[in-house]
Amino acid sequence: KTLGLLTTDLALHAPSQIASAVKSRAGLAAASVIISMLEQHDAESCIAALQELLAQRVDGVLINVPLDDALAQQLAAQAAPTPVLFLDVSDSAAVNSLVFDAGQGARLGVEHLLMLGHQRIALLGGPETSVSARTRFSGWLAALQQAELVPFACANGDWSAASGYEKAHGLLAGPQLPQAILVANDQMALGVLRACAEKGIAVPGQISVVGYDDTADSAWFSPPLTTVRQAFKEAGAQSVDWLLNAAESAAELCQLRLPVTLVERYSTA
Ligand code: IPT
Repeated sequence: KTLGLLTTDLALHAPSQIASAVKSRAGLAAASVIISMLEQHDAESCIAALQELLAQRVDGVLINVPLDDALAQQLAAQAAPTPVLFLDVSDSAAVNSLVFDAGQGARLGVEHLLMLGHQRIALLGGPETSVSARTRFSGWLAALQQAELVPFACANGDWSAASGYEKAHGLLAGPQLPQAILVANDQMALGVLRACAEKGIAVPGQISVVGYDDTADSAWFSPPLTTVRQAFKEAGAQSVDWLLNAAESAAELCQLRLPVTLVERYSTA
């Protein structure tokens, strides 16, 4: 069998680790994977890339591109009867999906910081065009609100370390420092750690930093990053398994929700 993987920028760590997991699981099942990478997520580019994959007669398509409900549903309809599984859509999209529980991830990060006694908590979210970035952000707000707190400050980056660095300088510029920063992914957290180091701000002595993803390098940051783990290897494997068996399960909508966990390392105290 041949599967198609339509993915967002593979220069980002999370999508590249998902692609790697998909490739190796498919390899075990003697299936091949055609990878198509999208630099832009507009409807036209998505439709064109999907059509190209379908023209290669793939048996199923995985889509790891942040998509709003309407576009996801449109792509699934275009691909039919070829099964499609989406990895970055919201629960409300009426498509087959396998997604990590972003609400739980946001809660775990906030609860960890509250338990450590922090109250001045700044938020560094992902790009507003990303469904999962928006869900993580609103999850943080809800969890803070439950503790009767409002964010100390907010900013949004574009998932890159460079944007984390730049936005952290903004969050750290005021007369008072936050006690902690929740960051929507580990790559931006890397930039945050760099900005703190430059300003002579000790992590975790003066500021705690929590990342999100637990990509393979995060245990090697300085200090090793406390983060919300999304098990990309398992997600890749499960999605390949689902697609390879999709013919039998095609009748019902499949919405798999994967749990996330907090990995406590040395960037929080
Ligand atoms: C999501 C990552 O958490 C984030 O770091 C970034 O790489 C983003 O992907 C790129 O789209 S994971 C996704 C399956 C929600």
